[in-house]
Amino acid sequence: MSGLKDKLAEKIELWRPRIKSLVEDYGDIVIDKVTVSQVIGGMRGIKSLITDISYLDPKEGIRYRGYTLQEVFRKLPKPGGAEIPYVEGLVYLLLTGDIPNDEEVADVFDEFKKRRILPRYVCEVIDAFPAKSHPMVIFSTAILTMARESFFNRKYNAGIPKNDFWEPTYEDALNLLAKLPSIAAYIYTKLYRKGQKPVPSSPDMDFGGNFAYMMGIDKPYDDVSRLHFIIHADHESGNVSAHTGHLVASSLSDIYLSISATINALAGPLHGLANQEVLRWLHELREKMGNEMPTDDEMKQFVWDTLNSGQVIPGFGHAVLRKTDPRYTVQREFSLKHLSEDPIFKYVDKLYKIVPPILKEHGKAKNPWPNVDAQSGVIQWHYGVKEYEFYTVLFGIGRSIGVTANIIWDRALGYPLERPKSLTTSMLEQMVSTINSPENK
Ligand code: HAX
Repeated sequence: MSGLKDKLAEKIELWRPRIKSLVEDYGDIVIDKVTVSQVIGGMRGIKSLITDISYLDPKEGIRYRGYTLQEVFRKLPKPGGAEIPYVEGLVYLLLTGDIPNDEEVADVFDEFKKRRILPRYVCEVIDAFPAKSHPMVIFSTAILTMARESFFNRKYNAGIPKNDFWEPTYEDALNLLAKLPSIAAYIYTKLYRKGQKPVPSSPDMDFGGNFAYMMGIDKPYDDVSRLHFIIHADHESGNVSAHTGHLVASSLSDIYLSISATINALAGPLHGLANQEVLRWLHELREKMGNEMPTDDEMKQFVWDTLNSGQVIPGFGHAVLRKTDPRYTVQREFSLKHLSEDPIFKYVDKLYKIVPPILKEHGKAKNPWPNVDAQSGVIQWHYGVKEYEFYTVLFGIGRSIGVTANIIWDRALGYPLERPKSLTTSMLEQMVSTINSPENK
């Protein structure tokens, strides 16, 4: 076993009795109530999922294994000369809960290195896509195609015990994660660099550095990639992409089926696709302004026009957060350091000041502050990735790190098939009328 897998096995053994005791000793304790508006309103806020990989506080933002993003960036080991830590270190942290040392990061590095080679048929499937296919559709399909490689399926069919399910799931997860940057770079070259040969992955580079190398973009794009993958990795379990991955995996579908589903869930404009929508919307504004910087009043008008036409302002608002997303802040700080003079960044920065008061005045959004997607696209744009339909693929690489960690732990702790109960409208009406009847008052 590798150092990471050994450590994980140790942690799992320690965790199992905690879950067993919660279920056996306290299984009937009530921890939440459910209202009619929560049932109709997308189950907002109902405490009904468990994960130890990350926790999202509405005011503070995300913590990975108890660490804020600032702490993650400060504590994880970095490649020599880099500003941003190894993605490999984050994988270790999310899986084990511990900050890795250099040796432990090197172990994950080696694990990825030996699993990187992309099967030829994946490239052929990507090549076969018709022009103008959305990169998220290609990305999801490329992942799905590899389900034939699933180690978990083979072991399951051979009858391994439930307690061991996590082990082949871990192998599938690492096999898949190691290939995602290559798949993404291959899709990018095929769609947007016609006539160029895709660059094969470099065996000696880390996860983020290798992605930058395959994209053919110079420093600091390696740090941009590490930053992007790290901040998008997880956002607890209720968001649409993470929840979808968990749900699909709960039927014991393999990692490839589950992560393909995760990618499909991420591809909606209210979720991960918002990063492409932000750039599309900004370019609409820029075109309108003849590439000049709008005045405050012109920008306010554009925001109001978007709202009045019934659309949402992409990159603003959140289902859980009630303050500026720290993932936005981390990227803003990076942008202020590296691309403060970029004209699109100046637009984004102006929007940061202009949109929240308008959303407050508009009076609908519970959270008027920017989220991760308001800031991620402009950084890609600055470093030459101008095809904004591609941005959600990058989000998908990051998100897969968190979702696979969750699925490995789901299997390790024996979490069952997910199956909430639904009601009909008539049943709900019946329930409220019974509760409201005079004899119940
Ligand atoms: N612009 C305009 N209206 C907005 C808004 C925004 N940015 N954010 C919320 N609202 C509206 C909602 O559409 C809703 O209107 P209706 O009552 O007419 O349906 C109302 O305000 C209440 O919504 P909410 O409770 O504040 O927000 P939700 O939990 O329902 O939705 C969303 C959260 C993120 C989907 C929402 O804020 C939104 O659509 N934002 C713009 C799209 C976006 O940036 N998505 C990415 C979010 C981060 C993420 O998941 N990244 O992957």
